[in-house]
Amino acid sequence: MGNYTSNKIEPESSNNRKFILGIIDVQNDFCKGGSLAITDADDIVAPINKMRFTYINEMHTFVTQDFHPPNHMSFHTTHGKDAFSKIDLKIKINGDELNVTQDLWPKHCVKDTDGADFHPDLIVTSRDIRIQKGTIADIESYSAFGDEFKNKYENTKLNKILKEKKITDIVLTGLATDYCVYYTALDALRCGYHVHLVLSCTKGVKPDTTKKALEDMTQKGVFMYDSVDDFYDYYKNVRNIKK
Ligand code: VGL
Ligand code: ZN
Repeated sequence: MGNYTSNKIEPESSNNRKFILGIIDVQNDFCKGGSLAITDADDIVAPINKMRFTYINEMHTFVTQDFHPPNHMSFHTTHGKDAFSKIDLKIKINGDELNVTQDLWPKHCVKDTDGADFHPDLIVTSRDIRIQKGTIADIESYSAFGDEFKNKYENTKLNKILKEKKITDIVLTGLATDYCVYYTALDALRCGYHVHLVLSCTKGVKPDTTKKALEDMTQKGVFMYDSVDDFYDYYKNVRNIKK
């Protein structure tokens, strides 16, 4: 993973920065035993909790849930096609007609089911900003900000909340590196945030798409850290902490 960590932020831009920790879709259906289980997803829970403990007085946290209706357009069952195939769709929404190529998934994270709940060991508190996405049957929202059309059809209000809090930097963790983390990172860059990704706190669905997503994020300026400790080495300089 080390070859993704070459981006480094300039120290002089370190003042007046306000960070938030983002925890993307650490939900039962993406973890061991879930309907769309990601290999080794459970291994990221402890390092994410470590991030929470370390920065409890430094950063707010937002937690997201993929939260689909039972007939969501990303489910293979909705179209009678195989899971992990692709489909070309013509979507009519809000008077617009959109052509999209959609990945089809096993039914997952159906709202108000156990599969949509957070991993039982993930720390989630009442102070966390909670974001649910993918709640509209006809549109996909991998990003925590909303759909891939600049959040025109589903807008989670995350950007509004972060701008009100004057957040400048988002530290991303969670699932999946090649889908929801990736699209969240791209939206975050588009919305003007610095984006940081802690690699020990994220896992991807597939090796090839994960590699591509990491390369693209690196190229677009996402700051990468191999571990929670590596992120700390960076962050202590931002805050002028000596040790
Ligand atoms: C996700 C596939 C389908 C994710 C969500 O959280 O990355 N992946 N829905
Ligand atoms: Zn989904």
